[in-house]
Amino acid sequence: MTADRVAQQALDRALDESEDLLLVYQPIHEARSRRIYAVEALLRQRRENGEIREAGIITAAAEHGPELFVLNSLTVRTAFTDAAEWMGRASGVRLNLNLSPREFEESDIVDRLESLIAGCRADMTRLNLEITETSYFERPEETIEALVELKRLGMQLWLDDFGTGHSSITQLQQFPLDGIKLPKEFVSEVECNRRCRAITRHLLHLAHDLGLEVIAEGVETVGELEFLLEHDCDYIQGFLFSSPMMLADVEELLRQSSGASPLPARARRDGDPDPSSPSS
Ligand code: G
Ligand code: MN
Repeated sequence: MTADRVAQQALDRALDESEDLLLVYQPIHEARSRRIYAVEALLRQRRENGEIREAGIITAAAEHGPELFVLNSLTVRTAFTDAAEWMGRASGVRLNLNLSPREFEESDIVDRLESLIAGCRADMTRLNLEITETSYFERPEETIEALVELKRLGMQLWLDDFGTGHSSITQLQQFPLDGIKLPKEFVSEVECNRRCRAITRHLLHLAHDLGLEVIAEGVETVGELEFLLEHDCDYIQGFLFSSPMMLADVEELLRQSSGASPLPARARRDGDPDPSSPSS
């Protein structure tokens, strides 16, 4: 059986029995204060043996077909329903959701998102939409109109994994963005690779010059953190501060910290549950 076929079967199964799919949540911290700034919803797959792993095979299979819309609706609805409770308590903490450029191929993206969200009790103005780079924007002009509309509704717009996929500087110029996410591919190399250091430093400066904020992804070491702080990175996401966790655990963390992170600056604590650990 080909890899495509395996992936398609996994996707069909996941959508048939959506208990195969679950969301985990990874905090994003303010770089200096370490306060929790936001929580990103990440899709995971529960295997037959109970193991939880990244859902990359499923999202890749969905990326080019109509299932993408079903999958995204499921994710948005679940994340918003989950967030309604903690948003009420943890004042100001935002929810980051991933959205594929393909969503913008359909003209009703704004209506769809608005009605999905209206069905939940969570606050739309505390939503950060992370637009991923897995495919092109087929209809750039309509996309910009939709993005402007989403911003008018109070959402923030971020480009995810900037610089690794189909992103272009033109998007920084044309899209009504609030920020970019620096991919872990650059961040994880800043201590040992001169090119990654240069790229990271210049992307931070470029984003700030454009009035955009920056979230660095995949921060695992104090050395990486120090480099990012030196260049005024705004937010940090990575195992150094917090791993992806189950909803109950993120709720507990938000309850304990009321926004002020009690986490020490060191790698994952022994015994910390990491429901999304290594995926193969
Ligand atoms: O969609 P996005 O590129 O924002 O997803 C981030 C992914 O990176 C998630 O799947 C998350 O589990 C993973 N991740 C988050 N923090 C770290 C980290 O510190 N190291 C590594 N290797 N992966 C991370
Ligand atoms: Mn993301």
